[in-house]
Amino acid sequence: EPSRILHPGLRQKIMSADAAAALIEHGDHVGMSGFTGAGYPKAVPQALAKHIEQANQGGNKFRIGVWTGASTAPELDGALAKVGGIEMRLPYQSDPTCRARINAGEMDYIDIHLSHVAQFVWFGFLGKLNVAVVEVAGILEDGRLIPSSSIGNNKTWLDQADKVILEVNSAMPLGLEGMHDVYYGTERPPHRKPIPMTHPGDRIGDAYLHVDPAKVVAIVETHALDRDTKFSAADDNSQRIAGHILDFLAHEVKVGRLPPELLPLQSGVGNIANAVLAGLNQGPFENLTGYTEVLQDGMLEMLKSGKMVMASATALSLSREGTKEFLDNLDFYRQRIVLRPQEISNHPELVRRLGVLSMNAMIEADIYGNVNSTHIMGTRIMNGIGGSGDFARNAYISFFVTPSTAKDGAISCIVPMVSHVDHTEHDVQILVTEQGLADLRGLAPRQRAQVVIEHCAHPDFRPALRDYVARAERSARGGQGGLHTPHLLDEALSWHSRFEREGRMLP
Ligand code: 0RQ
Repeated sequence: EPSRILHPGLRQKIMSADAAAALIEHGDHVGMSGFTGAGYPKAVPQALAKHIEQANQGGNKFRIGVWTGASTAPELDGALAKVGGIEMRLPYQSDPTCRARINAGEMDYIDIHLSHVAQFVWFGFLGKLNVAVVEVAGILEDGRLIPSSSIGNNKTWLDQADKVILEVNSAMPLGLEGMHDVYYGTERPPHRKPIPMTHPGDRIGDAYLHVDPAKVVAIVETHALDRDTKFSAADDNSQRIAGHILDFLAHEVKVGRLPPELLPLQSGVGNIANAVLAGLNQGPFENLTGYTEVLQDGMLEMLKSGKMVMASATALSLSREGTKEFLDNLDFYRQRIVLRPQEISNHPELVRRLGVLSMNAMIEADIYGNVNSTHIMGTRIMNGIGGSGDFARNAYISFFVTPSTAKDGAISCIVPMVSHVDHTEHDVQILVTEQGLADLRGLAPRQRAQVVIEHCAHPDFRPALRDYVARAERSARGGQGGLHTPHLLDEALSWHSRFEREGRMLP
């Protein structure tokens, strides 16, 4: 095919991934493209990992800070973590090697709300961004960039970095052109203006990313599809959870708290999220919209069936089959999908204005409605908070979902006190497990505890949870006070510590 690098000056800067990687130095902060396995650079990070390995063998320290949109792929996070090349990583990641290094204390990790990352960089909170490594689908004659399958923080990386390395990926369809909407109106306070969006489909920006050609130090040509985000067929638990949510939504429409076409849907990562979307695809609601950060197979199917009329996101995160469907019908999807920078897809102002229905998976919730999305047994990071906080706090209704137990029933995902808090009781309206749905709106803490235990906890754990609450209340009545949110402080985390000692939460 003809070259995708039409700008004559930039064509002069084409070089190998190896030569481009050599422009990155020890101690650099590097902003890389990539969001949930979409649009990450395919070649430079691996070449960089080789340089780091060589430096290590020669006894020279070579570590960088890696800033991304969200999770990437083995070719980026995996390759750099394997050689010990990451000093500090932010934000969301889901790579097993990264996770192991972080939990072993060999790599620092800062878990920031996804909507905060770009502005933290403009504010100077994270220090100087030295290099941007950004994948694009093509470069126009005037230097404008056709974005790839995600936008993430790319606008900010291109604006803020001293040096820019572009990977031009010819496996990305040129039909992506026109699908993106890059908003260039964000200013630093006190100069901020309202973001002019009132519908998830509004286009308020530019279809292209901009970069100062003088900052571009290298262009690397690649040809590789994104990582395959595998989905398994919805299991029983996921289907039950989806069923509870559908019943709840139908009820809210019936009593007039939601319009018949609902409100824009945000759906988190994973199989439960896809099961809920599959349920909605079979369900009674029409003319749905999406205002989400990752567009997964479930939403693509809803667009295809016509149940959903349009969806806004910052990234596509599709399986091989989903990718094929998308590529085969690009013209159809370009009219129905808008990809935006993540500070817009996740913006609190917009999530609140549009009235998003936010649905995210969690690790555990406690009887009062606090949610842990990120830490196994309070200390080991799983992935990160991602966008769940951006959406949950500002949603019209925020849902958190999980199977009621984990590890073959040894763990209750409903506990007396969460071992780490990502979403406080103030930001959580609905908890759902396969057992049922707890609607916490308008309930005081002790009422919440009852509903959470009776609707969401697994029957095997209900007696112990009821007993905990009863004894906590008795102890509070004993003259100390503490009846607002009763706890037995010596016992509140004993389920977790027993699991660590004995491999089970209950005796
Ligand atoms: O462990 O892999 O060792 O078996 O945790 O659990 O059930 O596979 O759950 O893949 O849906 O992920 C919250 C992590 C859920 C994800 C989380 C163990 C369990 C298993 C994973 P194994 P599942 P999922 C927008 C929204 C935060 C970011 C977010 C996530 C592993 O959804 O990262 O919401 N969310 N972003 O066995 C101990 C418990 C457990 C437990 C499960 N209570 N205690 N271990 N596990 N429950 C998207 C973005 O932001 C990009």
